[in-house]
Amino acid sequence: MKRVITYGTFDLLHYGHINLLRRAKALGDYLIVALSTDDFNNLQKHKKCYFSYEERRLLLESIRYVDLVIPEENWEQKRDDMHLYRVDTFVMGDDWTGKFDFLKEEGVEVVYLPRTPEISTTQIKRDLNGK
Ligand code: C2G
Repeated sequence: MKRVITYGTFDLLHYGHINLLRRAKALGDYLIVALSTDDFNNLQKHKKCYFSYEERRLLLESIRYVDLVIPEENWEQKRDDMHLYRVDTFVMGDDWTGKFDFLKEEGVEVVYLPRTPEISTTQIKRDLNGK
């Protein structure tokens, strides 16, 4: 049972997120999503979310590729998470390329996948505001 993990805010869930989750799941048998909490978004990522953690968790848990959703509360938890959840592969979009290579020291494979072009939560908000 190959266990894959990815991290993110996943606000205003869109097909770019789904493309990432589908490809992440295809790398193993079990996909864990560490979902940024409201506090982590507001206080450390400085991201203002439209949906709350509980609403974003409900959406993610309804996706066929996702097996488990856990809270992402800070930047420092990843090393421990690799052991806590017996992770084999860590996956992020390639906007993060290189940022998490240190996780190889924990014995996990680190994979950066190409982002889906033209779509982002920021872009959706901008388009809806007519900007
Ligand atoms: N993503 C993508 N294509 C897009 C938009 C997003 O592949 N068009 C990917 C991102 O690269 C990321 C995941 O979808 O891997 C979730 O995106 P965000 O919610 O924006 O995640 P982010 O705020 O980058 O949080 O500790 C890591 C952070 O929590 C990552």
